[in-house]
Amino acid sequence: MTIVVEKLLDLYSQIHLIRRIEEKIAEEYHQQTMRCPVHLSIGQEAVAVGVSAHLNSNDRVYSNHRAHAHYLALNANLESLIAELHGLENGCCGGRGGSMHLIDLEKGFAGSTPIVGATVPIAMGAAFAFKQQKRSHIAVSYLGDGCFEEGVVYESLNFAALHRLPILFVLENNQYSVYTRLKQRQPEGRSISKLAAAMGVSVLHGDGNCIDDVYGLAAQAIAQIRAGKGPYFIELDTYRWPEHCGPSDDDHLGYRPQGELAAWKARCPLQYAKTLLVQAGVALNHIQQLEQKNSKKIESAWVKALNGLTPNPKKAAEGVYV
Ligand SMILES: Cc1ncc(C[n+]2csc(CCOP(=O)(O)OP(=O)(O)O)c2C)c(N)n1
Repeated sequence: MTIVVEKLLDLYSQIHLIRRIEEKIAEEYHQQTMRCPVHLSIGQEAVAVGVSAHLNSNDRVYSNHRAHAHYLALNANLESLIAELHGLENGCCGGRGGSMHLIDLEKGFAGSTPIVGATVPIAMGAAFAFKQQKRSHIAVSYLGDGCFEEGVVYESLNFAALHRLPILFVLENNQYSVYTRLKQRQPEGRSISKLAAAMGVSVLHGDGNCIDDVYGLAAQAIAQIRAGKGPYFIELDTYRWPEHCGPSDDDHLGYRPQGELAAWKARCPLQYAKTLLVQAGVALNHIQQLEQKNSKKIESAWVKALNGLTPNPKKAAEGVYV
């Protein structure tokens, strides 16, 4: 899909911001000021950016343990994310949740939790509520290929199809669940898209590293959902560059075939988006200015976030409802 230059600049800027913030997290992680585990999305950024471009703050987005990109692509609060990673009171969960428990309701990010598949039925419930209340909003459920070993995901797809719910399932197929490849977990030749189609939802499949592909498929699916055509499922092929959990490279562990990581790095979503900009006639110094603006934004948010207070232990039971 051809994207107008202004939009493309905006999408590039978001991919760049997410890449740089995650690189900054990786750089700072060894200082041990972030005591929560971090699951970085470096290499997968175009998925969240291309999908979020078609959402508004009344929609509800649900995510998993690898949530930073999903949160940031909604323009959710950067400072609150950084503070949350540091366990500070000004974090989006008051410092209680860390990287895997993010929320920004103002921006439509209804939350992430790390239990694989756990937010899928919750997203489906939000879509059910939207339908009952005759609202025009949609729910978005981000899931990894690992979710397809969880029964609740099949139940959610079935229910969404049965009731023609306004929900978009976004499968980020990065081929791995921790250290195990998809083909070691599921029978050879199986296609997750075909499984989803068999459950009765409309399916699209594309390249998650190409922002124009993601943007175009998400536009198509979301327009259909908003028009009352029922649930959609987009499978997007992509690849995680860092280790499953943590800031480092883990290619030495040997669970990835030799050369696979390098081949995917050569298909970098950030570089791809930059090439689209250059082909559209955008000058390199214009792109550079935009990148500098993002770097300043990150530096200033980092400083402000770290000025936050450590949570007061007396408030530890606040928000506990049982
Ligand atoms: C129900 C459950 N089982 C196991 C785990 C441990 N676990 C955490 S992340 C993960 C891998 C999930 O893979 P995928 O859904 O493909 O997402 P990715 O990490 O590749 O982004 C696993 C097995 C968990 N959190 N929840």
